[in-house]
Amino acid sequence: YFNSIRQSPSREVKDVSGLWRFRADLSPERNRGFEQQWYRSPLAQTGPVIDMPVPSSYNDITQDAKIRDFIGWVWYEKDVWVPARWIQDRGTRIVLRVGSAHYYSVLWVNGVKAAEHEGGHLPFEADIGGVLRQTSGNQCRITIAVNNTLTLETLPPGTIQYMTDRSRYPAGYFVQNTNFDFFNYAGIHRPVLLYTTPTAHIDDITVETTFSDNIGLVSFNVSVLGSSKPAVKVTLSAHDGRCVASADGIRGVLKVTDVNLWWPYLMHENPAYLYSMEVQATAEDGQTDVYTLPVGIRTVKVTSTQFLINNKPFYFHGVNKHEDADIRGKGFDWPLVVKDFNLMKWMGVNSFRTSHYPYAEEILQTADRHGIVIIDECPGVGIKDIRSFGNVSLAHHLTVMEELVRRDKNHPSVVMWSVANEPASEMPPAGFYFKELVSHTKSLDSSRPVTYITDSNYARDQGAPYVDVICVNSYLSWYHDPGHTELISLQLNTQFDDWFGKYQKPIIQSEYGADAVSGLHSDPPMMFTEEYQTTVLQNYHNVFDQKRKEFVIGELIWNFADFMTAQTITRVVGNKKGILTRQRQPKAGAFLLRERYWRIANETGALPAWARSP
Ligand code: GCB
Repeated sequence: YFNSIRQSPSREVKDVSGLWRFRADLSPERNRGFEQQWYRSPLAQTGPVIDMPVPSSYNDITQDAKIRDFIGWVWYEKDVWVPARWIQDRGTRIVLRVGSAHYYSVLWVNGVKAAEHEGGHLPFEADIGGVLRQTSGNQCRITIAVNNTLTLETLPPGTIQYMTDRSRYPAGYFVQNTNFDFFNYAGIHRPVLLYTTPTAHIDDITVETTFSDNIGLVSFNVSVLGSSKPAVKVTLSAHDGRCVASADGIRGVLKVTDVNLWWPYLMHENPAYLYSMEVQATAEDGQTDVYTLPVGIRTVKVTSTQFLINNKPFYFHGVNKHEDADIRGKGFDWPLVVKDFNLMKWMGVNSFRTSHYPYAEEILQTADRHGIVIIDECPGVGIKDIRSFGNVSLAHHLTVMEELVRRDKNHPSVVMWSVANEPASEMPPAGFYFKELVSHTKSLDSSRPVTYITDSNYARDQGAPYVDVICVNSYLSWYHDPGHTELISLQLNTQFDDWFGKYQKPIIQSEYGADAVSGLHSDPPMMFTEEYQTTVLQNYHNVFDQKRKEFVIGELIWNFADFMTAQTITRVVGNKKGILTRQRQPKAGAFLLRERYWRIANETGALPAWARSP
């Protein structure tokens, strides 16, 4: 698989999202579905089923706490019709693609196993033409079993703990422990698609861009499967449809004169310029596959004090996000995506981090089109146990980076990879682990810097020597010295000077913030009020304003919006560090940031004419 699935003259797409049948396997070992082979016959024949929307997390859909808190295998099923001509035409490849399902998935078509996939936030697919042609033809029964159990070797890691004290817990009672601060939503989270390609098809495209003076250079590499000597033709078109460059062959460089560069939002009059690259691959037998890829021409570079986009200093004034909303959990939802982009642009946000896992491809496409810059993070969150630094974990982590880079490499919005969030990077094995992880990521993509997000001690962090940009999280006057906002200035200055002094690398404050329950007020400010949140932010901002003249290259508030977490005594119906509520209503902090971010954009002198004050 590569990038997103698109229609073209040679490719059809059929979205089979919608209402599916659903059953959680509540048997003690969660294994009855496999013992009884629920995939072999319609799911309703082996037990009760309920309606389940796809895409959505299943957790908040029902009124049943057992489903909300379920751990183990759940079963999804849907009957779909496959167009007869897809089946009849032997030259058509039929693929079933799941945008993502959390965490481990097994996929059957008409009772025949078609795919297995580990990992919750990346797509997987199966070529199902063979099965369809052998089994019942046009009717296609899709069964997907999804298991949200986490282990020390999964990403994120987790553990199952059996409670053995019979005076306090019933027999077989278990809980899942994790080291991350968001609800472990599960289910089929992104659209499920059927699509076709010719048997000889474009399997992958890699594009890298640069420019010199007014000439843009787009180097491309096309991989075609099912044909040993495909004739490949590549054309690049401008907005108005005019062809600006073309080339033949599976690899080459396109030269674009009078190039329109891809610029971030608020950095240029005409941000997010996208060319359209059409790739045509014709096989020996005359079959042609066509795929069209949006291409933004831009460069990214890091110096010891700066982050450069198109050779101009870029300052991240942005947010951390989550894929999270009421009812649908982490299920993909266009209204939510568009609302969030509108809110970000309203606030003057020019960037976000996909904390703490890869987001839906549709979100990256939207960022490409709006010029919102992205730090693309893998699901390496909560790596705290020393056993999660072993070879099995590392091998899986490398695989996840391969899947992530392969999916996201052609997005101009993506400017940096983050391989982890707040790992126990002071532990001895972390040095080797992060050295391997960072160098592997660089071998997959040499065009982007690599980082991970740390909250470790600057002197003991084992992985910091390998990253290009230092990303630090801190919660001064919250988790440390709660209530004492007067300490922020001193402690934050020390934090920055320590890290820069040791590594001489640019620094992003990748998280900072404070919980605020919307509607709680006090003067003087007290923790959990909106005033306390704004006071914390202001104290951080004063230091950022000094240090961004030197080596601080960005600030990402934690968090864009309130979000759901596991139930604990430190969370009041979830994490309240949003500057927006979970329903996307602004708190005082949102207005504070809005004022600040537009002011910074103004100062850097790059604001487009329409946004400048009269
Ligand atoms: C962090 C984590 C983030 C948490 C946040 C908090 O450091 O990276 O996932 O939600 O702190 O609010 O505790």
